[in-house]
Amino acid sequence: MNKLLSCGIVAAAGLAFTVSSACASGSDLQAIMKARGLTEKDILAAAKTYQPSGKKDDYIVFSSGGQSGQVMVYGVPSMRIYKYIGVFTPEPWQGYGYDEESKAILKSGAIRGKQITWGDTHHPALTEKNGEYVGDYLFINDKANPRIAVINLHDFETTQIVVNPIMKSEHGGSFITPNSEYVIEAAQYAAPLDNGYHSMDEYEAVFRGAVTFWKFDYPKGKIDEKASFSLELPPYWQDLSDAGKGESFGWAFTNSINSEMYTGGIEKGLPPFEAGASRNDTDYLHVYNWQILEKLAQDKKNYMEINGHRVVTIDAAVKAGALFLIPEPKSPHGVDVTPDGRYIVIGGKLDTHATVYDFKKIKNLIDKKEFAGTDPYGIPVLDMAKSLQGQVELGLGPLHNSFDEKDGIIYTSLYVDSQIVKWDYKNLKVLDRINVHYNIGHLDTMEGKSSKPKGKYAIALDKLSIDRFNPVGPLHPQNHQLIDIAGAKMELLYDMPIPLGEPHDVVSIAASKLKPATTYTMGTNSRTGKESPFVTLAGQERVERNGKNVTVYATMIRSHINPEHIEVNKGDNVTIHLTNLERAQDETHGFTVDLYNIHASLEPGKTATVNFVADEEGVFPYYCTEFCSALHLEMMGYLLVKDPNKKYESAKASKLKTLSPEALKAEYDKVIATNKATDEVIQSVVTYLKEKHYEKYPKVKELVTDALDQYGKIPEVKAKADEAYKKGDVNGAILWEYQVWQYMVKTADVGLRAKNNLAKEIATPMSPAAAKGEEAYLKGGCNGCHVIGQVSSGPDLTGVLLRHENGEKWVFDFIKDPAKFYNDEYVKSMIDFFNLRMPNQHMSDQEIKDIIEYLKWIDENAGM
Ligand code: RUQ
Ligand code: CUA
Repeated sequence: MNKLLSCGIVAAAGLAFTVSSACASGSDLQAIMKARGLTEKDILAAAKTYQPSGKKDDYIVFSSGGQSGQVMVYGVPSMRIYKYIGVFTPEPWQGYGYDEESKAILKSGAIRGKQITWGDTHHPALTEKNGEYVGDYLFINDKANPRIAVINLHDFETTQIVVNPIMKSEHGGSFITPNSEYVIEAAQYAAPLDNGYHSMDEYEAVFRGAVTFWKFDYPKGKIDEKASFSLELPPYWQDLSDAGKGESFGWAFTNSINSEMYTGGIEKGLPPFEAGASRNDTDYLHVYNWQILEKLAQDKKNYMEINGHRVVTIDAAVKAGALFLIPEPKSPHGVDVTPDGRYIVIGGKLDTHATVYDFKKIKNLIDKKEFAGTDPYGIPVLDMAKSLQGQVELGLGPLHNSFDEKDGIIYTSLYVDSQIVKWDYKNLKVLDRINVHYNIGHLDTMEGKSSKPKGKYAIALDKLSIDRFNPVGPLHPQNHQLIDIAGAKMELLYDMPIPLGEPHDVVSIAASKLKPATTYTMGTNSRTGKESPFVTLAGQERVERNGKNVTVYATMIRSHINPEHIEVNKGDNVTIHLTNLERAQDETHGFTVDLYNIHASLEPGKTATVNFVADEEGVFPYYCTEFCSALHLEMMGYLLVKDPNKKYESAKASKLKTLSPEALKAEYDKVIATNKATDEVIQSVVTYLKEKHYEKYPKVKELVTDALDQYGKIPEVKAKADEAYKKGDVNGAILWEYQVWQYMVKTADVGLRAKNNLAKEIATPMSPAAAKGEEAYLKGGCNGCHVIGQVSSGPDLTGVLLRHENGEKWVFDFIKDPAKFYNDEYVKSMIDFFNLRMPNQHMSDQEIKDIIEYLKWIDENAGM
């Protein structure tokens, strides 16, 4: 594969695209290209996005899941999807909405007592320090039901949902101030801020827009609802927002799309909203200072209290010099502050221009109190022309912006023209454009909205994919396109169909900034991040009964659930607290009970709870839902629900043939012997690990701790086996001995993994020649017959160089032409033994030399 690719790249890099003789597999590449109809450009694009197995992505992208109410996580440049995070919508795999801990999160998103199990997520945003992305928390809004969720990137789980107390719809969330002081959420469709009825005639008097400032308590990783407040705004249908930074720090900007305050009424014969709301040539960009507003919100005379929430009035904000308006081209969409905070760029949507405001000019006008007038609500209006850096004609339907690492360079999406335009916002010049498929909404460059954009790639979030993919019915997937923006010309690299909702926006971050945990501290409630009061350790498993309430404290570890029988009465309220006792990465168990609509995902160390009313009589298997080990299918138990008012006739235990005492004794001896042999393997591994000082290698140490954990359980079980045997219960003794074996197998399994890891840690590094030799060895298919360190279909090659006089030459000649040796005494005996002949693999001299280097490296590390 490497060879294929390097040939392709050499060729595509401008050297003649013909097959050179040194690149023999080049002809394969050409054949594949021809057969699949691929161009040289396609091959280059593939080389830029393809990730070989095990290679990780440079950037992680968090995408809103649109109407799925979730967040998607994928990698760049591979565009591989890693996860869907349940946010506003239940997500069964993660147990989100099916275990009690996560139900509590979803419940906190109830509005006026109504539980809402869907959301329309739009804008994800990351925590910032000095305007740069941190990578510890993610926020996302729900446009349909004004809410903001907090996702903890320690484990990629939703840990909080807050409900906006005054808005009835929103769009402009979530936008973060440069040090994560506030999460900004702007309303969309104006409505009364209280929850009462008001007629449409009261639109101008009672309907209002607003911006909410959610205070983020960084140390707690939570939004502090009590410390949050809002700003009352005119009913202009506020749209998107952005927070100022650098020289505009402390300010924020929100645009609007219906400063006409048109109220519609198509059914009454009036022109529809779309006509009335786009009548004026301009709408209003709102400019406000959250640092002043935050002070105003401390004093009762500046705010109204609505639904227990402080709303700073328009009047107070105006009086304090904290709120201004500037005309902007009609029905704009995105508003984005440049990385240095100096300029504010607005996508025109119904205007072919992007408009660049200069914050310095705005601030000057504000300081000099030079206003062009006021709006009907008394808010000072600045002169548009005097606030501008300028405008640039980009094309039809400019929507959103994202920035490049190069100063002054910006990328803007054109919805109607289906293009991305690269331009210079300082010199107001268009530089490049590329077609996308089709109708692009947002776009994102890597860390493109932070104060330090990384450039490199752009992602086009296309709304319609029409002909891009295999048809899957009238509801088409949408299309995220990866674009290379590193050069002067943008190049399209990859199309990714999005299988889940309309993802409105994404935010990207360098993968190196994310430091998620691999396991939980034992007993963690993942939704609070704290130790669960219900953590249950080995030996603490129990069932407690209190009237109709039955509480089960259960544990899960490869490969059993304890308890395995749960007996309750019909009508009992059953709560099962589950703790996954595993410490090894990836040893996730799941839990469900047939019929009761519950599910929990238990990653190592997690404690989760399921609850249900056992309202159906019967026998219900429960089981582990993750294929966690070879005995995963055996990881189960029975819930028995009995009607206390019924009399049950016990079916007579059927007579099955039982084993003779001799047969039992023979089985007992056999299992004892197996256990002894298994233990010897374990002891040899343990000796090896100790001799090589495993404790110096944290990853290995983790595995050894886990292995010893399993091993430590044996004495107790062994004692039970011995006791049973002493009592003459041979059958019981056999079963307990099998359990001893289970623990041994688990110990050996993890122990061997630890041994392999350790061997890799302490092996001497391979020379480049040896590495090439290994590659040739693998490609030549040598491993088909030879397994290093083991006799398989061919002899073990460890020490092969030492087995013959002048070993290197012997091996060289043998690989070069094995047939010459078929009559050699030694080789003949080998052929007889393995019933196979070493074939001629037609290796080049260089390849054979490299293989010999590889064999030398094997010998050096033979002790491992
Ligand atoms: S939006 S397609 Cu909801 Cu950000 Cu512009
Ligand atoms: Cu635990 Cu399957």
